[in-house]
Amino acid sequence: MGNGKGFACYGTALDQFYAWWWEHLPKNGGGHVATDLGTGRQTTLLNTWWPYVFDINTFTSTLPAPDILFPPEDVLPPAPPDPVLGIALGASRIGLSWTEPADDVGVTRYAVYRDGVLIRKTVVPYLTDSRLAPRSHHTYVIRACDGSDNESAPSFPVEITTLASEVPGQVINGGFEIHPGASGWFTAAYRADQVRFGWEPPGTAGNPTRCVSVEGLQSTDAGWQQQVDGLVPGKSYWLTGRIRGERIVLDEGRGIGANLCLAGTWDHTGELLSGTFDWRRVTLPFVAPASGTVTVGARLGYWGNIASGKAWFDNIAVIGPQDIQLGASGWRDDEGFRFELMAAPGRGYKIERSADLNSWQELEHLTPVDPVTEISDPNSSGAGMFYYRAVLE
Ligand SMILES: [Ca+2]
Ligand SMILES: [Ca+2]
Repeated sequence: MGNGKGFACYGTALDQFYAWWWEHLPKNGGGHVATDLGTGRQTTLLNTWWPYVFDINTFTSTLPAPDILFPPEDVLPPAPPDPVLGIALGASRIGLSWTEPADDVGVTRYAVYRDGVLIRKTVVPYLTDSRLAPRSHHTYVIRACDGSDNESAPSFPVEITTLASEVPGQVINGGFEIHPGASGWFTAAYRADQVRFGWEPPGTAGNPTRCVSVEGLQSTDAGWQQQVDGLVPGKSYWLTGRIRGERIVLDEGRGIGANLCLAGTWDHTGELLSGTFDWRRVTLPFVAPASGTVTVGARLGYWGNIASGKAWFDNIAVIGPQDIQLGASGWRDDEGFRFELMAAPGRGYKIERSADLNSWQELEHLTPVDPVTEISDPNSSGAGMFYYRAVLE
């Protein structure tokens, strides 16, 4: 046989064994004479039975045709995964995701190393590493493996530090820059076989970043969901995000298209987002329940309100009564640097700019009516780098 790699992997890496097995399976019909190594007896075996017995037999001739064709041995390792992305998901967890690299036959799994030690082999291109210490610093590399046990060179190392403590009341990876599956997002669907969930590539979010999608091939109710803990019961919060739609069609007489919602409740964004429309921001104000926990949803359709078509979602966040955050938004030649203030509406904020983090210059006063306000700084062009901050007045 001349190749024992399949057996070395059997038991510890079943799918890798089967990848090797499939690659080496004679694809022609017919049979061959097998000699049982234990008893010396000879028998005729059909090729379709061959994979079940070849570990205890040698094959000396073939019937009816002498042409069992072996594909060339796969000796070329895959390329290393690139890029590998990671974020701290909290005080104890780190999320990682990467892109499937090229291989001459095909990548079957990945080996994930933390600080030089193999921690997991996985068939999917993402991972949540958990039970880490707060404020601990880790270096990860990923190697890709093919079905013949060839392992790629290590990826570029990714260095991540866990947070000092959990951050309550936050949507994690609401911009979908790492794989949603590595960061607590999950999917739920009515008529799951009629739904495609997508993690969309960079550039699909109306900016250079990634986003997620829900596509109903037939009318459905389906979405991405994430549980958010640590809200203060009775306090006001805002669930906000961006949505885009393509050919969203509602069942007759229904009024909810693409929406953000609190799963398990009747609370959802109010706009009827159907048909084809470009990216727009929607917001759902809500009061935190007694449990302090909600499940936020980015959804196509609703209970008793099924819809078809495709919806994209990005920048999903829960904004709390005390939050003041600035998020980068982009650059336009006529408006300069643009960013977003994400803060509870109804309070006054001062936006300030600094070149050195010592002296701060006032840019704008505002009392937002929405939890997300777009701000631009037309004087930001030219050389130099600026810092911005928002201060509660
Ligand atoms: Ca290969
Ligand atoms: Ca994004």
